[in-house]
Amino acid sequence: MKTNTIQISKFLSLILRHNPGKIGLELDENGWADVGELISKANAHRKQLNIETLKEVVATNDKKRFAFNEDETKIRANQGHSIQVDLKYTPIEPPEFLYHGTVGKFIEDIRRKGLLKMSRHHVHLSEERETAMRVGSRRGVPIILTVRSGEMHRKGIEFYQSDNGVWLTDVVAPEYIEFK
Ligand code: HQG
Repeated sequence: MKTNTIQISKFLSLILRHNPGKIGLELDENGWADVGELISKANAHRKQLNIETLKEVVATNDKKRFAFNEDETKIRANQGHSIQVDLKYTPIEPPEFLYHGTVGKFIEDIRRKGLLKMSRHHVHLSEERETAMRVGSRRGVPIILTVRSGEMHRKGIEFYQSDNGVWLTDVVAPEYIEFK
């Protein structure tokens, strides 16, 4: 991604996941913002945004963080919200194992309490170890935990997958985590 589109992606993450009020925007209960309103309010706050750049960011974002509705009049973040929105995820069967990348300083807590969603809506898990490695590396030397998601699912615990492929669940109890 170009520098400008990275900056816009960061700005959109802030507005569409955490703080729409920063530019006086409101999201509907499913997390959608009106595209025209987003653009005009962003510009009123000295962020240069137009429909072309918005389309470019949606199409080229490395993690498909954002999506338009069908007629491209609304936009929302695919996951990662800290504000309350209902993305209407449908429970689906996960693979037998999923991975979570974290760092050493959290391990003792995770051993005791399991993986918690912290400030997000869900615990985020990856299908690929490599992705978990990248997620963990954001915070330091990554440690990869293996989650026995198949076993959890058979016990009735629900899993969801966001439009951009991230696996989500409410909490992963310590007994389903392999720490080696
Ligand atoms: C840790 C990025 C102490 C957890 C990434 C993590 C991902 C605990 C941190 C997405 C804990 C939360 C999500 C416990 C979990 N005690 N620490 N009991 N349970 N933790 O950022 O999974 O760029 O909310 O290990 O690429 O790191 O936003 O979650 O280190 O896909 O699109 O608490 O965020 O994507 O951190 O990352 P986060 P995450 P975006």
